Amino acid sequence: ARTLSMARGEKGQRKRIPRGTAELRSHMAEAADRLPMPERRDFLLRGLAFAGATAAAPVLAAEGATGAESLPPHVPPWTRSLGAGVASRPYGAPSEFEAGVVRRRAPWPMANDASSISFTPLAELNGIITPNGLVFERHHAGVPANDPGLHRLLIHGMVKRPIVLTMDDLVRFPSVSVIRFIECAGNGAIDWRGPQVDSLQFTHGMLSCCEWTGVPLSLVLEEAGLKPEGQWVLAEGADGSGMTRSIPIEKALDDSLLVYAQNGEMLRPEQGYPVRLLNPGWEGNTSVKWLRRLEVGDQPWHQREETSKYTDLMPDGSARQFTYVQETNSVITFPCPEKPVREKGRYELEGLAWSGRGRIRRVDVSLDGGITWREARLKGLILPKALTRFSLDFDWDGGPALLQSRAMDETGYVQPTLSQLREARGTESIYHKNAIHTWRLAQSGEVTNVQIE
Ligand SMILES: Nc1nc2c(c(=O)[nH]1)N[C@H]1C(S)=C(S)[C@@H](COP(=O)(O)O)O[C@H]1N2
Ligand SMILES: [Mo]
Repeated sequence: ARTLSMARGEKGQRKRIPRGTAELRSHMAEAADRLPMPERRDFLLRGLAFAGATAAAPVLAAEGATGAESLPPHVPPWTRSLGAGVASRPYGAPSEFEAGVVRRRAPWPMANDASSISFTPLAELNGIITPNGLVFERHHAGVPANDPGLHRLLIHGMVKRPIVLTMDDLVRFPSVSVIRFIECAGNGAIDWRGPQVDSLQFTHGMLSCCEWTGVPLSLVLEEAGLKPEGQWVLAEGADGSGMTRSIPIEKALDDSLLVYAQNGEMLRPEQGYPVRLLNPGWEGNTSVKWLRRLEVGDQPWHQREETSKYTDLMPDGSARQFTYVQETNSVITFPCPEKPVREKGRYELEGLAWSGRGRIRRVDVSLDGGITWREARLKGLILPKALTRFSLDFDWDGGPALLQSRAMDETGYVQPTLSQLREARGTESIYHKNAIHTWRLAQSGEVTNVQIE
């Protein structure tokens, strides 16, 4: 087998690993050496800018402002002149000072840009909604330029009345809007064999949460007249990868949606414009984008994405198929490598928790690597199959700490430790890594990615 060198193995030294069987395994290679430096430099610059703001604010000052003259008791120049008018912004964009808050491409080698991944900058987000421009992208053949006027959704197979829907037809059905997360089954996969990257964006950033608007799939299947023998639905995308997944009829009739809008506006091209399938709580791969065809059948189709990919290689060598649910997971978003701690004192530690089975019931936080735990606050909306924000006040005395979060959902499922997960799943897995994550907070305030067995 061909081998690739991996920058940092379990014990921190270089080691060779066989080229993996699934997509992310092969992309682990050479990640660590190449990743942190440019990113880290960005963060340090931004940090210095903020720290400097109390004294002189040279970096953040707008054009014309020169440090101290802009600070109290002086009135800054932007208060003494007219601002920009409305004409220049028919569609708004973030402040220029937020230019660093962007999706970032996988730093490890991918076949090409069209079959790549971009990651959500989780450390920079607030609340639970991911803004449309920051939703991670995963596509296997690039973003197709679908013309909504020519886009059709075919529903056929074991139905009494096969139908072809235009987008106008689809939006005539009664719609619903729900806030739900989408997580790629490969989220965190690079860390199965030890920590690879000091970056929340790359350890957990294949995760987003939007308000999605669309039509329940059950309504459309009812319109087509589902036959009793129809037990599975095949969903096919209109992109060059022709992505196809088999969905059990129970899910299709439960909460699957045909989604055409996201956070109040029409889907973004990269999220499946003009219509995608959304399977709430299930691995992102099943939420087929640019949806063009639904076929009802009496058994699964065993497509590429449910045989060669998105299966879990178990310790006994068998491959577990159709592991749809994204199990309970959580991660601390501050402190994290992108958001180190600058000085001693009181902080609000924050994080995100989510479960593909329902609501988050409770999150515990440990500052000592899992020896003692404290119950965190759940903040804001606590919705099923949605990101849930948690926080904990903590006083940093300047000492080293090992930060962990452990989520529990309303079914009683508790997020496993890494050794519990390895025991159940072995070491050859790629997908569905939901183990308790550890950040090491050093005396310098810097945060790195470590693993505790
Ligand atoms: N047609 C099509 N649908 C697709 C994909 C794709 O490549 N083509 N990628 C899947 C994968 S692997 C994931 S994780 C999600 C990602 O959704 P997002 O790009 O909107 O974040 O879309 C899924 N749906
Ligand atoms: Mo995915």
